Amino acid sequence: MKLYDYILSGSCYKVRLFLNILGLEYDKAPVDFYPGKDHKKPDFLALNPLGQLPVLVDGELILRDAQSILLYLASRYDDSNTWFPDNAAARGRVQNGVAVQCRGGNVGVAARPLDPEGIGLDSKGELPPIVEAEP
Ligand SMILES: N[C@@H](CCC(=O)N[C@@H](CS)C(=O)NCC(=O)O)C(=O)O
Repeated sequence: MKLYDYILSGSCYKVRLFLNILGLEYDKAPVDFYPGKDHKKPDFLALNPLGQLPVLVDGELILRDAQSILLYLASRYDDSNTWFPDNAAARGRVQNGVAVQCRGGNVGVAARPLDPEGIGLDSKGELPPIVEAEP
């Protein structure tokens, strides 16, 4: 599985975080979003004509939207059936939550500075400590 990724993207962060929560191995394909704008160049546009990150490639499947990727990963790889339960009402609620957070309070954007790699919560359910940037 390969994630076309930009470290400062909240949308990519959400996907990195969930891949790690599910314990999935994946390859990162870093895209020079800024200053290179590689996401608007022909090679990347062939993968995603919208010129947007993230993109997940899993075998023959190419997915081009963070929310779609999250629901795919849950459907395909969450054997515990916890994240996207096989139940219409539960799925409706999950999809609603994913859609709302995408449009409004973007969890990815809020959490990324605290957890840039998408490692997630520690064993106490807490985010890793904030590492102060060098002046
Ligand atoms: N609907 C997409 C939007 C992703 C998105 O806006 N990605 C930004 C990076 S965080 C991007 O690629 N922006 C470039 C553009 O929209 O032209 C998703 O949620 O994955």
